[in-house]
Amino acid sequence: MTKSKIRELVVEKLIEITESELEKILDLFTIQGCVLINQRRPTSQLEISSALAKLGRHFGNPVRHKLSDDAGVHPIRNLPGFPQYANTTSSDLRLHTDGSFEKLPPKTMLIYCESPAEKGGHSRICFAEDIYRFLEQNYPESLVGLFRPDAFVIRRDDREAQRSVFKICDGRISMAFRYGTDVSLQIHPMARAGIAAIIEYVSHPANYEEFLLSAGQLLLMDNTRVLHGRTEFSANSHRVLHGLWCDGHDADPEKIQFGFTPMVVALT
Ligand SMILES: O=C(O)CCC(=O)C(=O)O
Ligand SMILES: [Fe+2]
Repeated sequence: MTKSKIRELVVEKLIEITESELEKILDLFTIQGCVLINQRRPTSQLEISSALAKLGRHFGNPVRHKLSDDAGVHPIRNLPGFPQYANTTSSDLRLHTDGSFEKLPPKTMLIYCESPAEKGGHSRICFAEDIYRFLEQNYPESLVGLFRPDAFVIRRDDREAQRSVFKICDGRISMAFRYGTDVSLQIHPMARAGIAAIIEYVSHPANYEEFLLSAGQLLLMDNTRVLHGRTEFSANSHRVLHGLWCDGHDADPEKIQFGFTPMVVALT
C-alpha cells in the first residue's frame, strides 16, 4: 500500500467540537469512509464517553452492547470472562465489518484510543471498494453470488443472521464480511468462490493499511465501506480503547452517505 487512503484531521478537542470541525469530519467521512481524528488538547478519561456520544449522534442512535455504558460506549480491551466478544480479547482480529451476525449491523464505528498497547495491537484497515474492484477485475463471475441475500449465514454466541456480502443501498454498495475462528460461517455454494477471493485479497499485507492508534486519536469508520482488524497484543497490556456503534437512523443524507460507488455495472 503506497499512499494512505485514510483521511486525517485535527480538531481542538473532541468534546468541544465546533460546527466547522464537524462539517469537515462529515465531508471526509462521505468522501472516504474512514477518518482519523487528532486532538490538540486531549480529552480527559471522564469525558471520553460523552465526547464519542456527541460526535456519534450525527451518525444515528447508539447500538448497544452488553458492556455498553449509558452513552452506548463499550470497552475495547482485554477483559477476562468475555471470550465470545472480539472487543474483550487480545487476539489477532482479521479484517471484518462489525455486527454482521446482527439483523441490522451498525453503519458507523468509532474507536477512541485511551492508551495503545506497549507492543502489537496495531489497527488494520481495508477498503470495500478496493475489494470490489479486485473482484471485478479478477473474478467478475463471483460477484453475482456475493450479492445474493443468502450468500452466507453467520453465527456468533446467541446471534445469527443470513446476509449478502454486497448490497445496493440508496444507490451505493455496502459490504458485510467477517471470517475467523470466533464466528461460524455457512457459505452458499454460489458465494464460495467470491468469499475465497475476498479472503485471498484481505490476507495480503499490500492490500490493507496497518498503523498504531495513539492515545487521544479517534478512528471514525463507515462500517459498510471499511473493514477493520487489529494485530494481537499481550493479555497483560495496558491497551484501552473505547468503541461506539451508530445505526445511521436520521443521519442527514445531505451530509452523510454510507457505502461506496461505482454502481454494479457487472450485473447489468
Ligand atoms: O481492538 C481493536 O482495535 C478493534 C477491535 C474490534 O474490531 C472490535 O471491537 O470490533
Ligand atoms: Fe470490529
